[in-house]
Amino acid sequence: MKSEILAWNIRRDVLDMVHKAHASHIGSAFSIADIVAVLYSYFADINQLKTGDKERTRIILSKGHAGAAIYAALAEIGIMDRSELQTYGTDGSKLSCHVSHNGVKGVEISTGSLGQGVGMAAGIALAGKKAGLNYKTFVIAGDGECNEGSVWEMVLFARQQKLNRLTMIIDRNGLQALGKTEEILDMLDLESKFKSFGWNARTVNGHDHAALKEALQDADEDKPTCIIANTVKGKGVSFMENNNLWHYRDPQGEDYANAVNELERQRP
Ligand SMILES: Cc1ncc(C[n+]2csc(CCOP(=O)(O)OP(=O)(O)O)c2C)c(N)n1
Repeated sequence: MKSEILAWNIRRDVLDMVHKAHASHIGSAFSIADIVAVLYSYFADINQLKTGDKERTRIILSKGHAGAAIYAALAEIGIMDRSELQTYGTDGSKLSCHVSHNGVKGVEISTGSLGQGVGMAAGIALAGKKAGLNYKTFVIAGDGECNEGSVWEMVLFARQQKLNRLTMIIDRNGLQALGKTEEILDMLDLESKFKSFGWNARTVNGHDHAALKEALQDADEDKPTCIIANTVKGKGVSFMENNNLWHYRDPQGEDYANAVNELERQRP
């Protein structure tokens, strides 16, 4: 599936999932829809994901609160039955709002406590390296998540272990749960920070599929790579874009209808 179509499908599914479950984090999921779509379209072998092949690409969502985007992607590429999406966030469902691997094929690890998924991703990358496997590990983190000290411990560790098959993508939308990252704990220049920690690093538009694809291919011989993806939280629905109310608010009534209309007008 073309990544632009997958990204649209992800947003359309997420809207209905979050609406039905009265769940939060729609802005966080919309922010990464293009990144997730590019990863699953061009960097993962769907058959290997289905069979759990040991050489499968590992895609890990460290900002686990945006799990709806991952479940939607897995359903759209045929790893999960689409009807399962209807259960998202309901009592007894396997699809908990913070992404879970428990009984969910295609999800590598459960996350939600920010700052932990990146460390687990580094461990997974190291395990592959030690076993002589060639798989790549991609981990998506938030810019607010980078306020966590454990992220920087991982950054040191990954360089020390020369985890050249590890790529971290930072969803740099400038917002976190309760405000702007620059006002809460400013991460300043992430690209130069990563370079000074010995990583390969570059900044791209996180909604430009061609730019993302090119940047994600760009691995270094002996360094881990960080892609700082400039994004807009809530991307895709004008009244959610850069409006942090949509970190927690769920779309109901007129808001839901207007969001459906806006997305339908963008149908690729
Ligand atoms: C350790 C930890 N502290 C606090 C939270 C609550 N929390 C959930 S989402 C969020 C904001 C994270 O910001 P960012 O990583 O930038 O994500 P985005 O704004 O893109 O959703 C916070 C603080 C959490 N999940 N884990």
